[in-house]
Amino acid sequence: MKLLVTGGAGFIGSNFIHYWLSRHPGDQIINLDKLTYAGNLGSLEKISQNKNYKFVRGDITDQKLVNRLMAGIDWVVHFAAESHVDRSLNNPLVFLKTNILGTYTLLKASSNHKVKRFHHVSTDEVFGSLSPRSKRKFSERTKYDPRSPYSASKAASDHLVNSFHHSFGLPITITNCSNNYGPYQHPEKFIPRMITNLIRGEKIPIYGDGKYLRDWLYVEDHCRAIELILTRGKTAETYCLGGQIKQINNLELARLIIQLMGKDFKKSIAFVKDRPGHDRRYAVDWSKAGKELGWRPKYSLREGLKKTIEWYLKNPHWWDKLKKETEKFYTRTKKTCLPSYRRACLSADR
Ligand code: NAD
Ligand code: TDX
Repeated sequence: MKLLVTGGAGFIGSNFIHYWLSRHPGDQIINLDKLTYAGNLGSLEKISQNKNYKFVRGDITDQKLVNRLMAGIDWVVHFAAESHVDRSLNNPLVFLKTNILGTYTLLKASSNHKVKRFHHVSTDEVFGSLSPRSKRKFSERTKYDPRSPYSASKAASDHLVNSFHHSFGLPITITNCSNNYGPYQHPEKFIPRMITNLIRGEKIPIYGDGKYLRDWLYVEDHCRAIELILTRGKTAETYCLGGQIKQINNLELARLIIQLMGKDFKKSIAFVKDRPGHDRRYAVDWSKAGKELGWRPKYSLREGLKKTIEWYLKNPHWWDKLKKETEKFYTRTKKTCLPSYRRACLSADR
């Protein structure tokens, strides 16, 4: 099989390429990535010399390039996106360009070249926010209700993908997955931000009251689900993917990480300004993927976190520079615990 992977220098894409080549060494992968601030070839160093792997630096909105690369491709696995909610609040336009126009460009070329499968990697955030008091979960039947420019752009891309199936017969599949964590995740995201702050002896910034609920999935479990969908999934289907059954809020998650890293809870957190329009709760019912594909998450949250903490401890050269740039962004947007923002950064004792 010949795969075109987009966004393969990002967090999930790079984990997917490692996973795929270790399990399907005879397959060929072309990785198309623009190398934005979120793309990092350091994540792919171990396979850069593999003869079945080729990197192409380019933009998914570049019609000519995308059309040229699509020749002879069997499967497209589309990860490339602007992916950070906080950044979408500051600069939404680039989210619309990459996530909507980029997806459209790939769909058009896939359709022209009659690819056998277009797999679109999407998010549970397209479904909006759940009440913390309800037992409801997002499923394939949930109505779309995106709340941030990021999730709105992903929702638009999901609709476009479906429209290319209905209008032009393109064989597509979509996954709407919950929050991922694991190696090679940019330190702007919550779990790596917590781990790298603790390694540097800094506090963890908790947005708002910290009672926001997320559904965490170890990235390798996500990669395995995509593999099952490509090899056994039915075309034109959507699969919701999520992690653990037990709910955990951001403060409880911080407490667990602080404990696993042997630090003191009260000295290690600080409450900072909240994210505007912050979705309160995500939770995913992944029973369809369970029934149809035999998929379930392999890693418990504790196991996945231990592996992730170990990886960040061992690889400071991978994240150190990214961390400095990221904290500049958070300082500009006042989502930091620096002394100059003490007023926004209340004590953990409150
Ligand atoms: P990421 O931000 O780590 O990586 C995105 C990659 O896309 C980067 O390598 C970047 O250089 C590349 N890219 C951005 N714009 C591009 C463009 N115009 N052309 C080509 N390449 C471009 O993202 P991630 O966390 O790995 O997420 C991957 C996908 O999974 C995204 O579509 C995201 O919406 C989805 N998703 C992420 C999560 C999560 O928790 N991280 C959960 C569910 C779904
Ligand atoms: O410093 C922080 N402090 C904090 O309290 C950061 C960075 C985040 N948070 C909170 C906000 C959220 O409630 O932690 C939670 C997780 O935040 P993010 O890591 O930014 O993830 P989220 O906004 O939930 O979105 C993620 O999951 C779904 C990914 O970034 C998306 O790409 C994916 O679609």
